[in-house]
Amino acid sequence: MSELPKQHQPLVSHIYTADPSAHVFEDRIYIYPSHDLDHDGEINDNGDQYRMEDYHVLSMADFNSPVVDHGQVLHVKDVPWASSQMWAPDAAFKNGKYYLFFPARDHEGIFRIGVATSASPAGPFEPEANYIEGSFSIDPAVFVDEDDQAYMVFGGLWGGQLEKWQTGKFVEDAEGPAPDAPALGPRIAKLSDDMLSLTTEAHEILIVDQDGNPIPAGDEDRRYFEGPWIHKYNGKYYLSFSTGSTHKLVYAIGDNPMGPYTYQGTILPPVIGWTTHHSIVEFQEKWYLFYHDCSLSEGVDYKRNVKYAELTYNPDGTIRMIDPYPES
Ligand code: FUB
Repeated sequence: MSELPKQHQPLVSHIYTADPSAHVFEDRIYIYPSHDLDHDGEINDNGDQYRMEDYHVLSMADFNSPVVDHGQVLHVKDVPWASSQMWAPDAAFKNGKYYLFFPARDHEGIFRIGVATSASPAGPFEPEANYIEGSFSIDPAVFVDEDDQAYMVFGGLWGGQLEKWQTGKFVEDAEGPAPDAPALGPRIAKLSDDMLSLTTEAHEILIVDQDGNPIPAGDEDRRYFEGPWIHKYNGKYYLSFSTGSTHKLVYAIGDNPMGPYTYQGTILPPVIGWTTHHSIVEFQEKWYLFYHDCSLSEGVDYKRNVKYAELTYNPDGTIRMIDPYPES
């Protein structure tokens, strides 16, 4: 199935797609999205409506070329450790191989992060038998720095279970911090050279305001919720993420991938639908935001569609806010 992409339009309409992680591999733009499915179960804050079972890979030669759906590249039934809910994935290239990182619930219902490999960016991907030891929660994003060190940043509140890991162990009934306490940050760890394990413990990233104070948990316009992404621009590290309940994509800048990061502002205001999730990629010397909304399903929250828009920087390195619904 092929369709012509256009800025701010759904990239494909033959399937519902969300959580796009975009990369340039072999001179093409590859997009690794979640695959939203119909369901008649409960819709709740736990995300039970997001019952995804598999992944497709999309690609395009450039922004004027058709989008290719490379078909199903991994299904939950082929992942020994996973039981359900294949949420937002990411991909990386190293050692001549492609790696798909993905969260899913294990057989105890706890979200973990797994990895699968392929010789091609288009898959299919062969999963490892077990999840990555030391991984938990959702939304892995893998950043490979210029020195070739790879980092996995991850974590999401509520349905993503991040608040249940505050002690380093899974505590079923744990709740998030008080509104005036520092917000929970995403976790980050270094990946081994073979990309299959973590070589450090998951470290909590600190996000501070312009005065150096931690963003408090009650500051829902700025506090971390889910969907982290790290990219590098002019030697600085940019951590961008969703604020969840206030439905924004925002960003912070730091000097080290492990943090701390200083909050800067909004990249994308709320879109149609509850969730907002993104990636940022450079292609042919321009930068692009890949994101999703629910325009194709006319606002049905759990059925989303992937889109893109050009992203530009101000001379001081800050990002210009993108209007998701421009007039023309
Ligand atoms: O797609 C399922 C979940 O919704 C993702 O993991 C979150 O980032 C949110 O987009």
